[in-house]
Amino acid sequence: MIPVQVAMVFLVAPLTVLSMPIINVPEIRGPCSVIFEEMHYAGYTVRDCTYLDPFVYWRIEYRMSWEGARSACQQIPGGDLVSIHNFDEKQVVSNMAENNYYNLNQQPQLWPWDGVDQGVWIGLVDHEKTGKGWQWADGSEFDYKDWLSTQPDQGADNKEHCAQLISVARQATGAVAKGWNDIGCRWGMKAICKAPRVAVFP
Ligand SMILES: [Ca+2]
Repeated sequence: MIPVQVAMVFLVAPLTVLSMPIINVPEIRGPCSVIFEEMHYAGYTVRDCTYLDPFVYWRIEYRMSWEGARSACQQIPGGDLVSIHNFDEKQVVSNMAENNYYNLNQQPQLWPWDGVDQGVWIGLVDHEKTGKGWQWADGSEFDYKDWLSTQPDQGADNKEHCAQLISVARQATGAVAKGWNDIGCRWGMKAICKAPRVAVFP
């Protein structure tokens, strides 16, 4: 004889399942799931992944040199450090940047690096030595600029040949600006990558 309580479980459980509301099944397999998986296998943590057709964007939570970051982005088919070509794309990338502010009036204390997130790599690189100037690593046209005021400044020693996206808060006004700054390519920073959506998930 089956105890009453066990019998109840058998009787009640199927009824419970049947009475559950119908829910929309989320996208189980798509470009972002491919990116999370592939980057995980390559040893990188990805946070934030989003689409702005026809591209997919993701942020790597690991501080690397510009070259190292580019190699990491290239783990994904068609992937490279992000290029930015219009205001919509700038907004998407800025929202993913996860910057802490550094204060222009306190730069000697906070700059150089003190371990906090100061920005993320983007795919802009200065080929001044070859006479080509600023170019996107992915080969797309350099047709949009979002430099912070006074940037690019090449640094005091003319060694700032890679670009980061940062947020700057001005102590005097409290105003926050997001934009690009040229900086030495060997700083360690997180990165935002970009790939054609169809290349990642045909
Ligand atoms: Ca600079």
